[in-house]
Amino acid sequence: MKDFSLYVITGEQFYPERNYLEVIEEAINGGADIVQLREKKKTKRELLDMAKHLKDLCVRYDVPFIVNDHVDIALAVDADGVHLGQDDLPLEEARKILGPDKIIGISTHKLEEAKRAEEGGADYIGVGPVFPTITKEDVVDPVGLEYVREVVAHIRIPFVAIGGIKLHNVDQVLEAGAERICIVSAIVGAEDVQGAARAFASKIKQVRK
Ligand code: TZP
Ligand code: MG
Repeated sequence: MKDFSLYVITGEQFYPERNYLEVIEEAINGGADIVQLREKKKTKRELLDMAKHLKDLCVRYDVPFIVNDHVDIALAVDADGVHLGQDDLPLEEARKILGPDKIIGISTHKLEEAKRAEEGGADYIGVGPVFPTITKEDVVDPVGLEYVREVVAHIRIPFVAIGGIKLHNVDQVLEAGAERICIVSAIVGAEDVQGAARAFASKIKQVRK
C-alpha cells in the first residue's frame, strides 16, 4: 500500500451547491493523498456512477481511491480498496472477494477491535471518532485522544485518526501520535477546500518530517 497522510472523504451534504469532482480535485490539489467515496443516502447506481468518476480523477492524480461499505462497487470500478465498519462485511470475507492486493481499512472504536483488524490482515484502521462529529449519524461516543495513544502503543499497522478533527484541534491529535488524519467536513465543507487541505497537510508534514 502506498503510504498516505491526509485522507479525505466525500460528504455531499457539505457542498450542496457544488460538484463533488471539483471539490475532491481541490482537496487533492491541496494535498489530500487518498480519497474515499462515502455517501449514505445514495442508491447503488448513483454510487457506482460517482465511483467511476472519482476513480478516473484519482488515477489522474495517482491517489488511491477507496469505496466505503460497498465491496461490489469497489470491484466494479477497480478501486484501490474498501473501508468497512464493524457491522459491514467482515474483513475475512472482504479479503476473500478482493484478494491480497486491494486495500482494506476497518473502522475501530476500541483496542480489541483494532487488534482483531490487525490480526485479520487489515491494511489500515480508522481510529475514532476522536471528537464529537455531526457527519456520522449512527456515530458511537467519541473515543478521545486516549484511544489514539493506545493504538500508537499497541498496534503496528497504519491508522488514521478521524472524527471532529479541525484545524484548531488537529495538533492535539498529532501530538497523541497520529501520523495520518482523516477529514470530512473541515475540508470538503470549507469555503476554500484547497486551502483547508493545504493547511492540514502542512501540519501533518511538520510532525512527520
Ligand atoms: N467515522 C468516524 S467519525 C466519521 C466517520 C466517517 C465522520 C468524520 O467526519 P468529520 O466531518 O471530519 O467530523
Ligand atoms: Mg460502513
